[in-house]
Amino acid sequence: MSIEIPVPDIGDFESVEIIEVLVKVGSNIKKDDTIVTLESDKSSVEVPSPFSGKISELKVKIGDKVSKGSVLALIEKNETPKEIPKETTQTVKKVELEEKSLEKKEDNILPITEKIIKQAETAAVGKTVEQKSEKIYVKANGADIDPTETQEWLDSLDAVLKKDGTNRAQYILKKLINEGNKGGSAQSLTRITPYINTIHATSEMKSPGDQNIERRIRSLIRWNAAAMVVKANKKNPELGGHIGSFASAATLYDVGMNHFWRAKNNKFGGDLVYFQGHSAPGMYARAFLEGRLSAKQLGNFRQEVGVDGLSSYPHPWLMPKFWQFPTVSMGLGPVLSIYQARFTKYLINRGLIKDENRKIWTFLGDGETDEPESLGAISLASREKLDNLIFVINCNLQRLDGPVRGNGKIIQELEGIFRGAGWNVIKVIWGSYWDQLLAKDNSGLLIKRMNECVDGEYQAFKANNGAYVREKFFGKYPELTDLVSSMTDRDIWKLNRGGHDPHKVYAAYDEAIKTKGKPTVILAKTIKGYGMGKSGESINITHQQKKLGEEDLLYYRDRFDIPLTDKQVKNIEFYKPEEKSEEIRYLKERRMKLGGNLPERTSFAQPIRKPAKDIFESMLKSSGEREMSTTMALVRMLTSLLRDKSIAPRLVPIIPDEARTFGMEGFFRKVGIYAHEGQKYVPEDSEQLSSYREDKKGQVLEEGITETGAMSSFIAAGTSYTNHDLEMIPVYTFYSMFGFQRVMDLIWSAGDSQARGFLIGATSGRTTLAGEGLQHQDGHSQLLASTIPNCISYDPTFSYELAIIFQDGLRRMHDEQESIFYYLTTMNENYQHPEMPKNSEKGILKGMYLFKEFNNKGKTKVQLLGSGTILREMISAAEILSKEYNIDSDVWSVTSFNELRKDGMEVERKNLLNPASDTEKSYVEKCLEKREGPIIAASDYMRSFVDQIRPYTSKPFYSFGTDGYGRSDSRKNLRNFFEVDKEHIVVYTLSALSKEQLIPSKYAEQAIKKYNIDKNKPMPTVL
Ligand SMILES: Cc1ncc(C[n+]2csc(CCOP(=O)(O)OP(=O)(O)O)c2C)c(N)n1
Ligand SMILES: [Mg+2]
Repeated sequence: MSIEIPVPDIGDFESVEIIEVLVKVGSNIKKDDTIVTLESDKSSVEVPSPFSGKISELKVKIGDKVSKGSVLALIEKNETPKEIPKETTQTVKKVELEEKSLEKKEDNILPITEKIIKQAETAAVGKTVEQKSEKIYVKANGADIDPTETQEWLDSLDAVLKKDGTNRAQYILKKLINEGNKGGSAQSLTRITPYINTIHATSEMKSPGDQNIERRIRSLIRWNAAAMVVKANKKNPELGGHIGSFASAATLYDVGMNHFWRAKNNKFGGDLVYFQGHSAPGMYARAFLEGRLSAKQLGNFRQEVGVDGLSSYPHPWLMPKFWQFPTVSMGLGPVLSIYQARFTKYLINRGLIKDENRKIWTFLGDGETDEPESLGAISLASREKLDNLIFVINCNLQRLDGPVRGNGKIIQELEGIFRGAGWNVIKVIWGSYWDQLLAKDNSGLLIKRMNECVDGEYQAFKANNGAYVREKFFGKYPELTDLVSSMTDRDIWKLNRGGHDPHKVYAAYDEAIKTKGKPTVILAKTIKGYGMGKSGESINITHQQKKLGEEDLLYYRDRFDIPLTDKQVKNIEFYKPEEKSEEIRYLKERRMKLGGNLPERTSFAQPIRKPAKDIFESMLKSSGEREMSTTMALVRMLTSLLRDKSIAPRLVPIIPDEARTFGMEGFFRKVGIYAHEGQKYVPEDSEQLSSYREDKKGQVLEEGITETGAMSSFIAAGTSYTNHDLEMIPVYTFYSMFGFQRVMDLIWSAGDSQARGFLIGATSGRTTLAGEGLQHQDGHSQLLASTIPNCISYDPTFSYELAIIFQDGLRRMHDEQESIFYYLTTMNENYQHPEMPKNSEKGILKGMYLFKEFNNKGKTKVQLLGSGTILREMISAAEILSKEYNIDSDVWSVTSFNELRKDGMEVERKNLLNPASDTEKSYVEKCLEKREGPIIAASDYMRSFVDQIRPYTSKPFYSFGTDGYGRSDSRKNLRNFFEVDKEHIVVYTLSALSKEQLIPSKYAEQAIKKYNIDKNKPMPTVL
């Protein structure tokens, strides 16, 4: 029996057009296969079949208009088990959800317990009200009013700890705090813990490493790292570099390298480590001992122009086989790594890569946490339960100019922030030498002293000596003076900080990798310039110190027992023990056990197969009467690509909360929104075709309102070919104004990272996005895009241009493996799209092609060049010029002024370098040289966008654009205001022709009057 397939609820849309019919009579289709695609003036959605079966009759064709309930086709249903009606499924889902929450409750609390709690609650409320007004809990000076009662509580806690352990104790404490809150206690008691290590000395996991050898290796790395900076600056003091930062972080890196970080190889995907940018010398120094870099290369630190140089900081663009992540712009490493960890889970949940328990490690400085990018996305990490992410914050208490929190404690501040955001926080504050003192601290006075000292003091302690610490730290309380009375000043000086103690660091890392369900941050206390002595240990100028005098170098050598003679030290020689030495064997063996070298950048990804040709073919045809925007054309194209077997799974649509603005809501049903926990609720719009569907296997990255986050996802997906050996195609669509302008530094780092993908600046153009006004109307993102060397940018007008550009982008990035990415601007202005003029593909890609010639009138001619929506103003102007003024014109669609400029620069340079050879012509010149008349060029961007090609043609050149702040108004009024509408183009063209002595000036004067153009209106830039 045939059953009707009706149009489901399509929201507000009535009478929408069918633009594609994807089934035929007789087609055997599966449930959810697309039957037709509908398109309103805002978006296109596919209508899926509710059943599997054979189409027996089609009731619609392309061009028909349909509404909810219209019958699309008849289907003979396959004999499958009875379909459950949608409402029933929803009811079942709802009941399941409710049951789940009940189950959860029951799981946790037994009914009897519940009863007791209830009784206690009612009793407690009454009691508190009473107590509030009468009882004093603590004296003004903080002293205990009832030590016996306090002791009883403490004894109870002790008993629980001994009998049932820490988890039970934690549970009871949490319960008590909750009860306290219910009773009216507003104070949160758990934001920060005392200023001691999170892991108690007795619970530390012991490192299996040989500490003596590891110390020797670490010392050599320290020496070579410092030597390469000093050596470079001796050669040329302008080269710069940093010693103090790595000196403070050496142990943190070493423990990771020796014991934790697993490299990529043919059996395992590898951990990903984001190294702190200006600690790069330390990574080079280790690679030198491993034999991966030569002494010559170390000697060429920061001298990259010739061969064998090493880049100042981690730059994959400059050292593509070594560095994986550019991190030196502070704050980018943290945010990028959070989204990297999230993207790794996305690939796992979508079934594209295996879950190998890979970890993402991120190193950052304590000063770096000042950057909003460092902390701004940490709640995403806990919300998404990123237990594959570990932050290590090197808290050396200093940034560049001085202390990070001189009057406070950065570790405590960060603990509160990260705990509040739901992270697992591990503080590594004190080294092992403190353990015995803490064990003897029965009164808690030592912890009290540790808590009360501020970072400015802690910095000063390490800039002085043991006697100073004895006096200023322990000397405050007689009990503490006694505690260290048997220790010499040297012993006191040896009391180390946690981040320099490999045992403490190992224990913290071990716990971090075992943590489930949340990300971990390790807050390690260290000393900036550790071991640099008077020349730079814990002093405010440490960060800038890059030249060590002979005495300082000799001190450094002795401090770390480097086997170099005085003469070798004075020559600033590097030191590498023999290959057979214990150190080298140990170091290499450790890395081999952990799978290989790190950092190392490789890719074993298979190229994505080309999409079927017909995907793009429909876009090359005229849209007929149908009007649409280029944003809609893009969405249509992506919808088709999502049907292509090889491309579909690799597309990563990314949007910061604007899918509906761009007409992309059809993707919600089609591919789902990624949600690591699936969808725990029935969405309010579940009946609708474009319902907000979240799914564990969802494909769309709906980032919420964070362009920073969305860009970080773009980079993670765009570099997946190297970090996960899997090519992906991110298509990140955003309001063009909130792209480059907002997150330029991240886009710059996308270029450095060699990310591949498409950035789509939608609703672009200063006059095209009407109504929104100054902050939204973008007239410069194309110019900003032109500043990034490997960003290929286009401002297309017509659907076929977009198709040709996108297709070629896939070819270049995936067939040719070029390290480029695209910026395409799309608009929200609806208009008809013509068929692609014959043989224009090459020109579309080069940046300009002849769109139309107006040749039938007089002799005077002009060359009209336009891009984006303004090309249409040029076409209209050409018609007026032809009809009303007998002026002929050639109209050129300029798809990319940016690409034309690149070609022009290159040709000009070649000509200048080959003065004796024939002069080559730029592509612009080749297009225009045989054409008559001056050039009138305009776009919806600033004039400088268009002006880029001015040097590459010998013709008179007049440019028009939208310089100045945008403002709210209609498209027509805006174009008039910025003088890029057809009327202004006509006037300016007539005027330009008269300036070139080609026509009398009266025509321009007449047109100025005709179109009411106010000659005295100031430039829009000053309005
Ligand atoms: C966005 C940005 N701003 C400024 C700098 C310059 N800079 C380099 S290192 C540094 C201080 C870093 O302090 P911290 O994060 O505490 O790291 P440490 O060197 O102490 O380990 C600054 C300001 C930068 N690299 N990036
Ligand atoms: Mg610091």
